[in-house]
Amino acid sequence: MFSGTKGPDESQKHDGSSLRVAIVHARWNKTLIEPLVSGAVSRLKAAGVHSDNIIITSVPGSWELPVAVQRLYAGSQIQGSTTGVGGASGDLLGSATDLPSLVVQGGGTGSSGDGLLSTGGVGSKETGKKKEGAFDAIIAIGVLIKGETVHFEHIAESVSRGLMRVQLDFGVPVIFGLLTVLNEEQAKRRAGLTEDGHNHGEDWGDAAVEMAVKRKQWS
Ligand code: DLZ
Repeated sequence: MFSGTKGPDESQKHDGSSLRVAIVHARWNKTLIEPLVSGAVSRLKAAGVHSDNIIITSVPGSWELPVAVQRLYAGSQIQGSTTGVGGASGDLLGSATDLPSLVVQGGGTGSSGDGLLSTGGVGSKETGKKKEGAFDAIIAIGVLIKGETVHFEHIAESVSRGLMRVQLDFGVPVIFGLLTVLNEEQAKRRAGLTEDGHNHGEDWGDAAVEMAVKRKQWS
């Protein structure tokens, strides 16, 4: 895993086996989103988060991330179940053929065709069982590339503020998985797709576990 002057150090290990985590990702820049989501999931599972307790869904673009996070969390508080959270067909993780390399979760009880994968957790140390209730953390993932977005700064700032607002309003960790980059090359590096790159999705998975565990301690 990454260890350098940038990025978190590896000194903290946390047990994620009691956690329930949602990931919501934009579908823009899918080839970059895929490894980022996969990286986050792999770290969640490595920390012991059970596959059934990792719920993944998508929105069209990064602009939609804040409201999705808000509704996902509020809904999870009210419903105490995953009903309605599962992805629809067309979600990034909707089919194994879309993402053959992903080791992802089951869990959603959405409509047929949500296609969420349940792989049994290669290399994971799953000990938990499927949980209900509010999410312990939510990871919001999107890629904004300046060259493709005239209002790049505006969108980036609005989404950032929106995610922070949900985080503070609800007191739930919302992990900032929004890459704001100048070009595709930068994005590839941050998605771990270049030799000198590092998959930031892994950091987001680690951050989600750490913050969720500490939030419980702080309550
Ligand atoms: C419209 C748009 C553009 C130009 N670029 C991006 C991008 O680089 N990354 C991203 O996640 N979304 C982009 N979008 C879509 C907006 O986020 C949003 O989905 C639409 O404007 C609809 O509200």
